Amino acid sequence: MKLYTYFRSSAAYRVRIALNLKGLKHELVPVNLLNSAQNGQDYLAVNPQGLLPALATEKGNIGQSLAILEWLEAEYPDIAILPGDHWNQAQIRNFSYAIACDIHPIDNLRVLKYLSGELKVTDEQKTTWYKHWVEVGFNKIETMLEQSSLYTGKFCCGESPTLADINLVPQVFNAIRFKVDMTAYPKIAAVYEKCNTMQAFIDAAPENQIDAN
Ligand SMILES: N[C@@H](CCC(=O)N[C@@H](CS)C(=O)NCC(=O)O)C(=O)O
Repeated sequence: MKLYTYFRSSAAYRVRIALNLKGLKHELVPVNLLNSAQNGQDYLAVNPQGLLPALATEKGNIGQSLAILEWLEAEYPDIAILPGDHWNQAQIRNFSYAIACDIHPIDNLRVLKYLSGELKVTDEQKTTWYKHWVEVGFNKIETMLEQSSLYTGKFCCGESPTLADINLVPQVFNAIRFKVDMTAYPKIAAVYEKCNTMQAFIDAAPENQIDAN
């Protein structure tokens, strides 16, 4: 398998973690978002949506990180990232979608570029936008962790990393980069720290990628 990735892409980071957790052999193909390579003809032929990541498989290409993660789980279930019964899985998806559907898209590169390009907001206003939506989302997720019977103090849902942690860790990485105060979210911060003691997460981290700079 080939994963089209960029070291700081959080959606690609999710898939890197899952491939590592599942121990699946893969090749990484860097696509430079800062050069807008995601909108070039070469990459559009792989993923017409022009977004990272994409996974090239024997059957063809898949875009959308959540679709890739669900496909990996279905094809390679041995090390499960969506464990348990349907109720358990729904709880894991609840956390995952709160991040991937409700935080990440409004803080994505093309949104931030539109704010500073077309709408001419200042860098300070752009950072305010970014932090605001992360903080709104993290406040809710912290409460969800407090109220969840599955939260173990290690991972979001249970005793091993799941899709929820796979979504959370890249979002926290980016939040720290934008100087969000993580002391306001002790449960999220604890999950982040625990995950980052695991080799699969360490190897997937942006600073450890071949295209990191
Ligand atoms: N919902 C998509 C989001 C993909 C996405 O937004 N990827 C970002 C990198 S994290 C991207 O390619 N951004 C390029 C751009 O905004 O032009 C997924 O989960 O795969």
